[in-house]
Amino acid sequence: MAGVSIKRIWWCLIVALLFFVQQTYADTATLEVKGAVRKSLSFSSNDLKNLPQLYISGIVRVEEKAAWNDPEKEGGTNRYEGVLLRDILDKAGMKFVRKWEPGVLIRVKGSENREAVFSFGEIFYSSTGRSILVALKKDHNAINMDGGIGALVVATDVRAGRYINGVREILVERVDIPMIAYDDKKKNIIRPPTSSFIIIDHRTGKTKALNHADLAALSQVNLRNALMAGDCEGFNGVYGYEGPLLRSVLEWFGLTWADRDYGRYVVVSSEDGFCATFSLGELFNSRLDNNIIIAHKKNGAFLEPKGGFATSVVGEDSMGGRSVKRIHKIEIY
Ligand SMILES: Nc1nc2c(c(=O)[nH]1)N[C@H]1C(S)=C(S)[C@@H](COP(=O)(O)O)O[C@H]1N2
Ligand SMILES: [Mo]
Repeated sequence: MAGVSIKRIWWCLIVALLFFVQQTYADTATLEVKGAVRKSLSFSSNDLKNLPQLYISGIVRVEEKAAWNDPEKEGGTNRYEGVLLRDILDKAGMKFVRKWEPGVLIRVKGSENREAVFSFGEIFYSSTGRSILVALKKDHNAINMDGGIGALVVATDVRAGRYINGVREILVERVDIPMIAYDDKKKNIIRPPTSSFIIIDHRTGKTKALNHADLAALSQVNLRNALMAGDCEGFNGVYGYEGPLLRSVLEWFGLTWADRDYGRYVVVSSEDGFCATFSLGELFNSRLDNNIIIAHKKNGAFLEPKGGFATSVVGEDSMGGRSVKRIHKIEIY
């Protein structure tokens, strides 16, 4: 009788010790938020537990595949609970505001050197932002990842290419394009409409110009209710826009689904420096992929002169922040 009790006590001690070691180890991991933020922050998993928790159920993990005709590999349907990436970013605060903010991008880094890029717009304007979790629990059990915190899950993505285990760092950047639009306004400079734009892939060095005929020849998408509003110009209106998907424009250029790299992003810019980022993840791996267009028509009529011949429009966005008028360049970084 006494022997069994001592054995039990030993077991309890060992289990308690293991639990303690695991807890202390888990708590040493931090998630750093840095770059173009007002305040760099470091979160432990306990810090994250004190932020508002959200759950998303029925997340189906579908693995990336090499070719379209490869069979789909499904890794289960789960409930994830944790903190919105957006809420973590809000704690640090964005350094860039107003006309500068659509040019921002967010890199999320985790274990095994994994990294995924998100555009400012997909996190803060589109409903994708309400679906990106730094998950702390999977099916009600804590997710413990060596050296990092939880797992990044993107409920609106098609496949798990942007899921990241053991999140370690959130790095905020802005593209290096000077903003001239406010100066233009002050000096009453009105830029002429464009009649073509250039597409540049900075990795391969390839460039190709696209004109109105090229744009009109691509498969057209009709957005019936795009909201154009912004905190710098105020409410503008709800309009119908027509044009090809930005994805179709990239495919015409030669960048296809097979080239998708979720560490890359696209920048659409105007000569006045106004620009917006789009992640390759949102363009090639999102269920909300059918509403990011390069419009050449607004309410049935051509855009010129103010819109140039082409303006980016995102039907999913809650405001017109990514509506770049008089597109001059589309760059792939
Ligand atoms: N090229 C270019 N496009 C732009 C901007 C700009 O300054 N330059 N401003 C954006 C912002 S912040 C808003 S609110 C709307 C303003 O549209 P409006 O100039 O027709 O009022 O255009 C967007 N597209
Ligand atoms: Mo705006």
